[in-house]
Amino acid sequence: MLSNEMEFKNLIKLAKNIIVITGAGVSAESGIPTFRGAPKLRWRNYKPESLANMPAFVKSSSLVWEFYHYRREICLKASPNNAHLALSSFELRCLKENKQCTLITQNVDGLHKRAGSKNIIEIHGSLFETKCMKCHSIEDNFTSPICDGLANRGSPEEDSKLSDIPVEQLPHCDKCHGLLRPNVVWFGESLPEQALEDSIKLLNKCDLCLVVGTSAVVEPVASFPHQVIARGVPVVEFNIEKTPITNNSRYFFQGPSGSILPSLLS
Ligand code: BJW
Ligand code: ZN
Repeated sequence: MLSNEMEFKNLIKLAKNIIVITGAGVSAESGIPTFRGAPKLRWRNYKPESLANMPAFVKSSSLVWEFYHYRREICLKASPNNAHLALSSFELRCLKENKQCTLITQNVDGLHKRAGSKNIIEIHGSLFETKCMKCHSIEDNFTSPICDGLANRGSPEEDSKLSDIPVEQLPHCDKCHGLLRPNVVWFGESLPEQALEDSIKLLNKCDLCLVVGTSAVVEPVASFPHQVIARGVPVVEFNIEKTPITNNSRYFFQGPSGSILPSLLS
């Protein structure tokens, strides 16, 4: 075993309170496109950030729902990969060894939960939850298609016809008939209060932080590893390429997370 690997395993042995921060790279090997790296999410001519915001939804809920419908369908067909599975086994092992291990994921694809992770904070929400624009109630929703109006819609091709689904044919709330939106955190929106509060507590008490498959540029999560490093606590990064946190990390393991995590966390 390489010395970095041995030293990393020793850090795990000594740690009592571990947080794992994940991003889109963890799901890349499940065939889910990432936002900034390869394979990159391509949908018509739009940049994801131009659709993942409230003004875009207000301007055309039809267009934004088509985009999310497309992504929901990809995620429903995908399966957790070896990285998701390694992280859920790791949580179980920590539990047996009386360590606390919490997964803070920016991913909205639900694959960590499907892999069996239990102690998880989905800090950017979930594609499989809806939020009512009127009564604000949040509900699980795995229905495919989410409503008849979106059946056979959401093609990523650039020449797709204009998005013109009448608003009454988009998903609506069972309770108050308000328009539903995907319960994900859009640019310019605050993160869910409880999730953020819990994460900050964990950042302040963890003794080891693993960061997997995130470009570490989207705030506020991008700052989390730096907050941990500022307390003198080791951060260990796993990614196919360097990120803004690599130089300040204790160790950087380079490679696809589905290939490198299973042995490093075993
Ligand atoms: C592999 C791999 C493999 C590939 N194995 N690795 C301070 C300064 C500047 C701007 C801001 C700031 N504070 C707030 C902002 C604005 C904004 C922001 O951060 N903008 C930046 C882009 C500059 N932040 C916000 O608006 C946040 N809200 C907020 O802070 O509220 C208060 C506030 C608002 C406005 C102003 C000031 C304060 C909300 C952010 C919500 C982000 N939402 C999204 C969309 C969710 C819904 C959806 O999916 O549609 O979340 S954006 C998108 O990026 C998504 C992701 O969770 C997030 C992070 O991306 P991630 O996971 O890192 O993926 P990628 O693609 O970037 O990277 C993939 C990585 O994997 C790469 O490193 C690859 O190398 C690697 N990889 N294959 C391992 N096999
Ligand atoms: Zn409602």
